[in-house]
Order: sequence, then structure tokens, then C-alpha cells
Amino acid sequence: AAAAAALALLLLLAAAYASWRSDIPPTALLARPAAPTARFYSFDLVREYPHDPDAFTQGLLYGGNDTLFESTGLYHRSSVRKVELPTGKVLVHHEMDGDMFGEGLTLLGNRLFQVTWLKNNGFIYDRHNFTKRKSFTHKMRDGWGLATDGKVLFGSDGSSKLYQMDPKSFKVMKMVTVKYQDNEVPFINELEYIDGEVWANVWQTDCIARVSPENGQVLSWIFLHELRRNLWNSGNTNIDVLNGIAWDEGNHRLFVTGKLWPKLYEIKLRPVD
Ligand code: DDQ
Ligand code: CA
Repeated sequence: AAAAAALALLLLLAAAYASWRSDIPPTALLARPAAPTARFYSFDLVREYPHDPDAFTQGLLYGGNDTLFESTGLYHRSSVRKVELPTGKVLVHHEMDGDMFGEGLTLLGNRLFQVTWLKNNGFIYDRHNFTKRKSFTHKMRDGWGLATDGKVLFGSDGSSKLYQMDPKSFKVMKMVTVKYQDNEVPFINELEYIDGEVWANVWQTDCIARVSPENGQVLSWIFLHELRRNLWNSGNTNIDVLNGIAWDEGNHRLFVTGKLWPKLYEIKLRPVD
């Protein structure tokens, strides 16, 4: 009876508040879902930087001191690079064997991990000397994206799966299905770990999904179609898809680019809902 009275009082207060704020229907005040719902983000452009237009970007991360590490794809053109952020200049370049198609890249300690397309093997490089190389095999269907929280390797394989792998044994510790509401999101590509979330490029879209690594739910979407559209409209008709997310944790800077894009962008998110 006490609960019913409390509820009645709550309804009354909500109705009173709503009639005062006549723009809010009374039910809206009580209809707040308990679980967090997805939000949508657009962006503000902070700065743009030059980016090698021949880099078919497959992996991107911040390397400290205004540098980026980047992995590029395409046969006979795949590489791992260290890039100077302000100029886009390639400081260190490791050319991969011609039959290798470079994919996701991440840095754990002093070691860069890279996966390759259509193969179950990847490579480990010393961040200071790309020639010191070891190879490994993994259990994902394919090698697309990589990221790390400093403990596990997050991996994607072009499906809707998000893997967590042990960086020593490459054993799959956890696997979730990326879903937006009840819909599986396929083509999960380049990854970045940011503040407890895994951010993922979704291949062939101009969108980044912010994914919970706990349950695979898409928490938010970031829409970046303007970036590709503007490049295209200024004559860059050779560009491929949006791909590559890098987070400078120390300075809270977010960088994005795409395959064969002549620019790399620092952006800030702006909620649109
Ligand atoms: N992936 O980055 C989405 C994983 C792969 C992109 C592959 C693009 C095709 C390029 C042409 C390959 C020539 C055999
Ligand atoms: Ca990344």
C-alpha cells in the first residue's frame, strides 16, 4: 500500500511538472529506460594533417611524441610505419613480403602486433626496430583489426565477432558478438581501445561503433560521412573507405583517417541526440 501511494504521488508530481513544462508529455518523465541507450555522435574538426595517399590504412595507433604507428595493406605494398603526425612524413618504414596483406596493428609494451588478411598468421615487431620480427598464429577466422587495453589483444576478423586473446599464447579468452540492439553488426574492422570501450570501424560504412567489450553491445555510433564526402568533392576520387582510429590517451586526442586518404583528422565528438 505504501508503494502504491508512493507511485501515485510520483505520478502526480510528474503530471504537475509536465503541465508546468508543457513541452513534456507526462509519460516521458517516467519512461526513462534503466539501461544506457545508444547515442549518436557527429564531430567537430580540430585539425587536419597530411597523410600518405598511397597508404592503404589497415591499422593505426598513437605512438607518443606526436608520432603514429600505421599498418598498410595491398599485395606488394603492405608495410608497417612510424609516421610523424604534424607532417605525415614516414620516419621508419618496414616493407612486408609481397604476398602479405597487412591488417590490424597494436602496441603492447615495446612490441607491435600485426595481423594479415586471409591468413591466420601475424607478426611481432620491436617498436624501435621493425626488423626484429617474430611470427605467430591466431584462432580468428581472418585478421582484420587489433587493439589492446594493455592486457589482452582485441581482434576482429570481418565478422561480427570481437575477440579477446592472450598476447602470449593467442588463446581466445573471450568472444562477443557485436550487436546494435538485436542486430548483428558484421564487417568489424580497425579497432581502438578507448576508456573501457572498443571503437570499431565498420567496413564499407562511414561509421564507427563504440562497443562494450563485455557484451558486444554497440553503445554509440559516430557518423563521419562528411569527411569522405569532402575529400571526394575536392577531387580525391581514388580514396577508399574510412579506416583507422588512434587515441592519444595522454592528451585526449582522437585521430581518424581512411585507406588512400590524403588527410588524417583530429576530431572531437559532438552528440546529436
Ligand atoms: N579488409 O581490409 C577489409 C580486411 C580487406 C580489404 C580488401 C580490399 C581489396 C583490395 C584488392 C585485393 C586484391 C586481391
Ligand atoms: Ca587503432
